[in-house]
Order: sequence, then structure tokens, then C-alpha cells
Amino acid sequence: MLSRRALLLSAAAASTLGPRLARSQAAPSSDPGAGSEPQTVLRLLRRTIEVKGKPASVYGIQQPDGTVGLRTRVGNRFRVRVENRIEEPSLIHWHGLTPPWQQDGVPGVSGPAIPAGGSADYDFPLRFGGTFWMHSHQGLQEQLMMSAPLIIRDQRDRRDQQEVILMLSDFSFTPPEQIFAELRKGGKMSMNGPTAVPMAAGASPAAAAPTMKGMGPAASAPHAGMAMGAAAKPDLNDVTYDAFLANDRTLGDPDVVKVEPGGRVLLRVINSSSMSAYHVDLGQLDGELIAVDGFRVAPVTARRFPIAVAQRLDIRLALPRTPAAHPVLALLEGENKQTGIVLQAGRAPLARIADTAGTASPALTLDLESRLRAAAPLKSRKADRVHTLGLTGEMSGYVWSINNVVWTKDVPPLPVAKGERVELIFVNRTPMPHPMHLHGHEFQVVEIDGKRFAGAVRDTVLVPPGRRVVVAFDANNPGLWALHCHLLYHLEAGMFTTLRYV
Ligand SMILES: [Cu+2]
Repeated sequence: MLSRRALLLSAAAASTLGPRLARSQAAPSSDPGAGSEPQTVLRLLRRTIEVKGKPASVYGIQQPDGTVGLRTRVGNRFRVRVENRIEEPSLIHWHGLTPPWQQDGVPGVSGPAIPAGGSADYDFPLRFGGTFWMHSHQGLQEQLMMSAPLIIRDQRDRRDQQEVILMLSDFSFTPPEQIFAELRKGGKMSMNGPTAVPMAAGASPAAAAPTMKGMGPAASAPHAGMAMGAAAKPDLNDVTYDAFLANDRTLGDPDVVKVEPGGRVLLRVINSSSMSAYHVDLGQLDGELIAVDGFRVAPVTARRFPIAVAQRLDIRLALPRTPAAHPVLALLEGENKQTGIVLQAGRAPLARIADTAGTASPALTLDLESRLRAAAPLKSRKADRVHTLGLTGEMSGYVWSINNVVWTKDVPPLPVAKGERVELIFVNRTPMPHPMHLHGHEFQVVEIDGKRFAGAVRDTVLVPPGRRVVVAFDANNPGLWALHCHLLYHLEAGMFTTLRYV
């Protein structure tokens, strides 16, 4: 998100805003104030995985016994010590949770990063259950898989139901700093100016598959922007990845999860990719979508569900009684690449699945979003305050911004007051989709292109090119909070802002 130098500067600035996290100097077990739960240690580390037959050095977040990420229960406190065992500073954001703002894990906003070899302690109540995740908010570490599941069990977790996690990642052998440098050089980008996209209320971006785009100069041919009209292709997939991973593996050697024929599965899908959106494809199985971003929705039954960057889907499956292998695939939007896992019910043979599909997958739309209804909506209330956030970008240099302002630590936070109902109007004036994430609060989707409805409660919403999406939240967690596009290189380039209240 920030250069190292800017980070140090802003970390110093942030430390004046409030108390810092308890640091490792504090005695480990001398905290009498907290709940009875033991503290869980999460180690940030380097690890080697194999991608397409080649070793790859990536990051990971593990407990001392090797458990990846964290599973806990609603009602427990979140009592965690993060130990930084990598060779550079890091800080972990608890995506979707609502901690006190100093524990939110955004370097330079919530507090300073944890230096190499250091640690930081976290302790706050968990207000709700669901599928969440954790990831580094430091530099480009997220691209190297500094991320893990964060599962908070609640009454939705039935005993007769097997939990299966499907965590999606985009992977490149090219170092993320080099990926970003090439994007900035304009190797691929063909952005239109901030005014290039007319607000097309109700317009649906073309579902046609865009052409393959690489980062190399050969792929940089200019193409029509959204100004060409509704038939224009959305601009997807800035980065050409070497692989798409599901639970760290490709379809060449997929994660095979043993399940019971006739059994029930709760599939928790987490899109921890840096830049890639998918359609989750259940093949012949009907899935019942029961929650998005951890929050319950009126169930929607389908075989294919869109998932933007940073979003989660909780899908219930009832497996047939006959033994069979059920692939659960994730199809990259706009291309024919795919990844996935296999649910193996009984003694069923495993067929090899190619990592390319016969046809390209369409771009994500808001069709499902506009059908979702929160199971527990926000109380109906008029907004006390409205902020409009134009999602903007510039043609050259891969510059991304909000209301044409590229974020720096000097950009004033959006004002909010405690107790207010706040609405954020996202208006996408670029030809690229932007998944927008607000920290520290859950919000409700309340309007798409002028049509009001009681949509899903969630923490990340997709705003496709030319579209207008309004979310509402209650200002009930005072502090300084990040609000940004969750595409890693957009965030890094400046599509980021903050809001602040006390
Ligand atoms: Cu973006």
C-alpha cells in the first residue's frame, strides 16, 4: 500500500492518533483483563510450495503446530499474538472483523508494522460468526500469499455438516514489485481518463469475454474504452498470472477432500487473490448460498456463483448418495483459466481436470448482488451523511484514485460522526471493475444504479465499470479506518482513502 519510506513516516504520524498495540515486550501471560480463551500464536513465515512442478517461495500464516490461519467461535474473544518471522516488517489485517481501530492491521493507518522478529498482541470481542480471512496489508506481501482463513463458527455450523474451505489465489513467479513496476511502465494498461465513462444507469457491462491481455509490450495494443458504449468490453485482468491456486494447488495436482456420499457440506469459499475474480462452478451440484462475506442472506440456489477479490461465499451442498468425485471449480473471469478442488464422495475415481476450460468465462456482473437480500438487514433509517466516491484512474502510469485523489498520508479522512447512518455512493468512472472494501464495519448494499433494495450485508462490494453502488453502515466503531479498492495494485497505486470519527 505504501512505500517503505512513506510507511515509516505515516507510522510515526499514526502513533500520535492513539495508543499503539501491545508489543512483544509485554509479558506473555500476565493479561488478567482478557477473557478465558488462551492466546493463539500466529507466525508469519516463509514457506515453499510447488507450482506446476517448480518450487515457489511464498509467505504463510500458521500456528506453531502448523495449523493454517485460525478457527474460533463467536462469543470467544479474538486473542492472538502475531509473531513476525519473515525478514521484513509486516502487519496483518483481520478482513471483515470489527476490532478497535488500532488492531485493524493497516500499516500507517492503524499503527506501525511489526518489525522483523517482533510481535504484536490482539484482544477484542467477536461480534458475529462467519467466513473471514486475514492478510498482510504491508506493501505487496499479499501477492506472495501472506494470507489465511479466519473462520468464526456459529449456529450455522451444524454437526451433520462437513466444513470445506476453498481458498483461491493468483500466483506469479515474477516478484510482485516487478509486476507493479511493469504495470506502471504501461506495459499493459490502456486506461481512459476519469471522465471517459458516462454513467450508464442500469447498463450491464458486456458479458462477452475480453481478449487475453499480457503485461508484455506485445499485448499493449490499445482497445476501446467504455466510452464506446454498452458493447465495450470491460478491462479485466491487468496481470497475467502463471497459475491460479485453490488451497495452494493447481488442477494438475488438486486438493482432494474426502466427503461422505449423501452427506452435507458447508463450502467456505475465500477469494484471497490479489487481482482475480471468478465464478465458482459446482458442476452438477446445486449449491445453496447462505452467506456472503460472513453475513447471512436469504438462501439462493444455483450451480454458479460470482466471487470478486476479497469476498467470501458460504455454500451448502447436499451430496448425492452414490459415490462420485465432484469438482468445485473457480473460473477466472474473462478468460478460460480455471482452478479448483475435488470433493471425493466414497470410492470414486478421480478424473484429470484441465486448468483451461473450453470457453472463456464472462465478466462478473451485479445480477446476483441485486438479487441478494440480507437475512438480518440494517434497521431502516435515513442517512445522516452521504459520501460520494468516484472511482477514478488515469491513462498513463497506472494511477488509481478516489475522486481523482491519489492517496497519500496527507489526504484528509472523510468525516463521519459516531452514531450516524452513513451511505457511501461508489461511482465507477473507469473501464475496470473495483471491489471496494470498508474496514471495521459491515455495510449493507442498499442501491444499485438508482434502484433501492435491502441487499446483502457484507464488507466488500464489486463496482463494475460505469455502475453506481450505494452501501450503508452504522458508525458504531470510532477510529481511523481504511476504505479502498481491494485489487492489490490499484490499492498500491492510490485507490485508497480513510474515514475518521471519534
Ligand atoms: Cu480497483
